[in-house]
Amino acid sequence: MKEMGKAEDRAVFLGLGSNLGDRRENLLAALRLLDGNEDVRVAEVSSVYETKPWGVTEQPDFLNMVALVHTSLGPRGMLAVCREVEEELGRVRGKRWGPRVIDVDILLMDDLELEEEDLIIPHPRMLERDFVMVPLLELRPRVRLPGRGEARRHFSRGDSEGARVAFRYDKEEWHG
Ligand code: PH2
Ligand code: MG
Ligand code: MG
Repeated sequence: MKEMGKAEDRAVFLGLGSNLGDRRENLLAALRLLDGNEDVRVAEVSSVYETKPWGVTEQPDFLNMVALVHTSLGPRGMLAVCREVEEELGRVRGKRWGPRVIDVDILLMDDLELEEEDLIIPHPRMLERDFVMVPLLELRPRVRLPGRGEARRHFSRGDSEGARVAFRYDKEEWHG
């Protein structure tokens, strides 16, 4: 059994989204794969929200949620796990902001700030997106951004895109 809740584990907020296929099953499968990874434990999940597509608007509506996970991995290792989950669920990399079976993005990782070509933490566009901020603030209303105080102070909810609660998973559904 994997060791749980070690002091050196990092707390990571992940943003999950799906707008192709069985969206509800896709998110659930991603949670199961994450929790099933020996270096990752899903601790809490937000409600699942139905959201209007942002960026490229001519595509199906999304289901979005945020998960809080604990991990012994560093940022590169966590990114690799996110990509594995996406690949396992059959994601084909298409156009930027286009439709996808599953998207798993690192939003925050403790108070880490990182800027690499393919990985920027905190997620650079999270504050503009209802589909990220609404579920994130549901889970942790007072969550902080590294060096910038409470995230909610930087988020003025735009109502153009909308994010409304669709349903919640029970822990038994994703925790094996
Ligand atoms: N993801 C995108 C682009 N647009 N819109 C919504 N509502 N939800 C998403 O997860 C999303 C998006 C690229 O990752
Ligand atoms: Mg992504
Ligand atoms: Mg994304």
